[in-house]
Amino acid sequence: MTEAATGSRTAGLVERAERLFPGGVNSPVRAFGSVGRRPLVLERGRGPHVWDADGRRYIDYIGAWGPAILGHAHPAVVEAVMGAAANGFALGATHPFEIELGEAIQRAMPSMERLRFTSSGTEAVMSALRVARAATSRDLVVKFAGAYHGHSDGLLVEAGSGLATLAIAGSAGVPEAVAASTIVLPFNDPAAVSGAFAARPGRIAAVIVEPVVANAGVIGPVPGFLEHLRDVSRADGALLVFDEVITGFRLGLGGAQARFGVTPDLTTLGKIIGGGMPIGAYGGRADLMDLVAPAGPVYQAGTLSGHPLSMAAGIATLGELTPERHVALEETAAELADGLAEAAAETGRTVSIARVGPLLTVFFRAALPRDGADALDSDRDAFACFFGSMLDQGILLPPSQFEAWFISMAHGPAEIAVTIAAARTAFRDTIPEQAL
Ligand code: KE4
Repeated sequence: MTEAATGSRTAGLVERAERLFPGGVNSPVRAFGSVGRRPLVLERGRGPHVWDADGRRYIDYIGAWGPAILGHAHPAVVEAVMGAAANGFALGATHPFEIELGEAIQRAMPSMERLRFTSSGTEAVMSALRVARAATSRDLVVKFAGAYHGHSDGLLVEAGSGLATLAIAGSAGVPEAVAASTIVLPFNDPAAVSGAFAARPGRIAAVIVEPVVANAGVIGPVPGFLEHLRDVSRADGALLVFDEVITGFRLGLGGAQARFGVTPDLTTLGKIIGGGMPIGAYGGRADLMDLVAPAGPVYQAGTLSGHPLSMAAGIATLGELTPERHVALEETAAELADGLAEAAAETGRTVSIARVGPLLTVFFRAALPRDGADALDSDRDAFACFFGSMLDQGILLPPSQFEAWFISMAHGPAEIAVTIAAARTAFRDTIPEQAL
């Protein structure tokens, strides 16, 4: 695997970044450590492509970790943000764009009878759980191993995304008492969920779930699992929280709750609704959300919540999302998944390719994972080799086995064909010499 050329502009920038930021990055998933590479420095994106600091172009499947569903620098989004910027940035009071984006979200997700914007998905999830605890006067929260819901203290227990990538089960600095309020269960295990409630009747405030897990790599819900969560939580007086920060507006306009026909009490959103600008949102039943200050006793706030430029980017992005374009995005993902499967088979490389709608992950394991533990059992070395070969061929994947590939609506047949051809080589590269 070739490193970025030493002495290149990228290398110089990485060295300076490493003197400034922990691990040289402002978010761990950008560090590339788990794939044995130095981090990239990306400074331009357009459509399905990004360019690094040395001008190398990549077909991009990181997609800003989800927001760039239209592709990078979509003209409508750029124009909206520039237009908003000309009128000032945060003005410190409600802005008309907050109302416009809120109404657009509510039209797509009617379960969000009330909502509140934040500046990140982490804040949205943290706040939704505070509402759930206040509404039920209960402390315990159920999450699923391998799921990632942002970096608030109680949710860093057996989390996915960067924690799985770094092979850490949790985070230092989280008080035992806080971690103890989180019950971690295996995804897709209805009996475990029933058992957890039976063992703690009347004590669980909420179940929070990525309805399609994307932060362990993509793991879809087995038939009936989400309905089971809905039934068991409701029977016990607990709330069901769908963390749709990734699935919201990616699995179609109504997200996972529309796709699977299960309505949560609260939903969290992020990423796409901000079109690449800082954003998060939480919302749900009016009786719950009216507990939030100043309407009720649950305090939550944010200087830049509902930032006009984030709102403008979100309005422009959602304005470009149509059912037809979501269908086309899913068809592109299906074509890619099929091509990758063929390429792996041709090279004799054992992989399982998970796909739910436009979200996909190539797992270096024989069978599709059913839960986070299965996903952790993938061959990370083989993934790292595959990642490096794809990168050297100009294809930028999320630098972790435990992430989803984010295809954009700007990825066309040409990009898919190039990706599949590169994968054929990369799969071959992952097979040890002696096995060839
Ligand atoms: P942010 O605080 O990063 O905006 O959102 C947290 C979050 C909440 N819920 C889900 C389902 C999420 O996937 C995320 C964040 N996703 C990761 C990527 N898997 C963000 C990338 C990063 O940490 O830099």
